[in-house]
Amino acid sequence: MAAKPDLLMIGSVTDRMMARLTADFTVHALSDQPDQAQFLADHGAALTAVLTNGHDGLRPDLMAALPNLKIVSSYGVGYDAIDANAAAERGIIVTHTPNVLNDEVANTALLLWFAVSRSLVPNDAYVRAGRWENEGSTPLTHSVQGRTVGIVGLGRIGQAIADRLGVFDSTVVYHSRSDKKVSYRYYADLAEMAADSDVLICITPGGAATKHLISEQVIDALGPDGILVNVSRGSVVDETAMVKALKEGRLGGAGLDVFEQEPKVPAELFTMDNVVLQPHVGSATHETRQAMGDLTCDNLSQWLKDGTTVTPVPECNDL
Ligand code: NAP
Ligand code: 8YV
Repeated sequence: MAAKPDLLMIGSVTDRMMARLTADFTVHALSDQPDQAQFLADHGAALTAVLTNGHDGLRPDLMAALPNLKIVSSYGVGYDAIDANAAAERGIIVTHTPNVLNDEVANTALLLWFAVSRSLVPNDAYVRAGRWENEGSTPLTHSVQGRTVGIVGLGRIGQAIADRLGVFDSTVVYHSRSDKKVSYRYYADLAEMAADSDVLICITPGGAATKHLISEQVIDALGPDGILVNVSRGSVVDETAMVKALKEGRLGGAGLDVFEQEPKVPAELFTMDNVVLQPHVGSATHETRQAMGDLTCDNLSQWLKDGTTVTPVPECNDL
């Protein structure tokens, strides 16, 4: 029987994924290597496949140390931590997991907005501290019904967010690089859209092209009654400007799943009642992670069978 191909695993995977990976590949976990440089010198040439995720991606120095790499299968849809153009130039196929997480991430975005708008977390703390009994009711909050919701990035997940908003009588508006010719109003100018929105939900890819898209100017346009929700990448929001605006009352609130220096979060946010913080868990349910894991492994299995993949990233479509 022919030897199994060697796969480099970056980050951790579920037991279900591991069972599939070990059936097809000899798996080398990067985290198990006490001396990574030595490991790469000894095994780099044998490794033809990499499994990684949206957080860890594939460092350029690692990609360079794998001269016979053919496929990078990433467990997640966002691939800003992988240089897909550099991979395509070398004929390496990069795959990701689009669509299977749209509903989960859209639900997370709405959860964050609702939690901020209705003071869910401070109210929960108030009840737990026994304050309701002693001090009476908490202050009134703001309704999520009938708001103008600005979606920054009307792609797969952005559309799933928009699909949910009818129930809340929202006026949906959006910004992206191109007009999608849909029924929602398109704003080429993001600051103009922010000024017209009650809530701004950010769901673009990360990377250089979107770095600090949510600038101080956009935050100021959203204003003291506005809520910013970020479920995209931390890099998309100018975090320093956002923290300053929240401190100074120039931004009404924020629901944040992602941060610029994950897992580090600016400590100033910890004491703010108008902010809800999550540790990058937009897609992190058993059900959705199973679907993502299956697709991550399907890409590898299909590549082993016939050299094609199920969901290559657009940069690798022609490979
Ligand atoms: P997608 O279908 O590719 O949609 C991305 C949208 O962003 C498109 O509407 C695109 O429209 C727009 N966009 C791209 N670059 C832009 C720019 N420079 N300025 C303005 N708009 C821009 O991607 P998706 O599947 O919806 O996923 C979106 C992102 O969500 C992922 O890349 C990932 O970073 C993030 N995500 C986060 C989590 C989480 O756990 N928090 C989970 C899943 C995904 P145009 O091309 O017309 O501009
Ligand atoms: C995951 C994500 O947390 O898909 C993405 O882009 O950010 C999340 O679904 C990440 O990819 C780790 O698997």
